[in-house]
Amino acid sequence: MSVTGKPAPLGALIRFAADEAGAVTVDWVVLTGGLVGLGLAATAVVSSGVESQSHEIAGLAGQSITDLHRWGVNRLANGSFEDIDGMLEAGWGFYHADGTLNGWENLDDPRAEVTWSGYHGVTATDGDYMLDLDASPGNISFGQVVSDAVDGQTYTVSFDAADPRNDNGVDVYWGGELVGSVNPEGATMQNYNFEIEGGAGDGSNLLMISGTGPEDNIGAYVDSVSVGN
Ligand SMILES: [Ca+2]
Ligand SMILES: [Ca+2]
Ligand SMILES: [Ca+2]
Repeated sequence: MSVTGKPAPLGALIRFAADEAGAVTVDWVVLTGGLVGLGLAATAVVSSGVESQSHEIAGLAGQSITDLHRWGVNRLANGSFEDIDGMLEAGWGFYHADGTLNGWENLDDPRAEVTWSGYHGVTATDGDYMLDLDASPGNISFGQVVSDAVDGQTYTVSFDAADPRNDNGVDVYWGGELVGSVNPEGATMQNYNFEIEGGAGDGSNLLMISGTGPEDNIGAYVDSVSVGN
């Protein structure tokens, strides 16, 4: 990554950091309050070849900076389960032959099943698909490392869940610690969110979502999983 440009205005300090994996990450640390407009974005040119960064920079235009945040960025990949690339189609939805789920780590052995919106009367809250947490072999646990989480910084994990069978639940782990246990009821998706802290628990910054309840091939359905701000 190379950074060129004039000093930022108004005493704003911009820090560029690379994460442990070597992938280029841009963290904006602005020590002065105030409005950041297109002028700020124009003061730094980031040559990284990463398209999302230019989106993030553009997204800063006009936003009020009050803390160490990046706005509107979901730090998870495929949090809405819309990426079905390479999956096999079944009547109820899609699955990978090896049980994986794009963007997520399969932390348990059962296969992931991405279902069509409308399955068992549940409507996905974003796009066409959602995840069944009780796939054919049983309850599943899926996780994703938030690789750019900053130690000590607070983030919000948010997801929508429904349970048409009324006997399933969803457990949320962060850094190996249980941070939330929810019991959705009925076929209407409801939103749940929890605050998590970068580096908490075992420091792995691993978000894990686990289905609970009887293993009967119908679980809680989740959609719109995000870790933001
Ligand atoms: Ca979705
Ligand atoms: Ca339930
Ligand atoms: Ca179940």
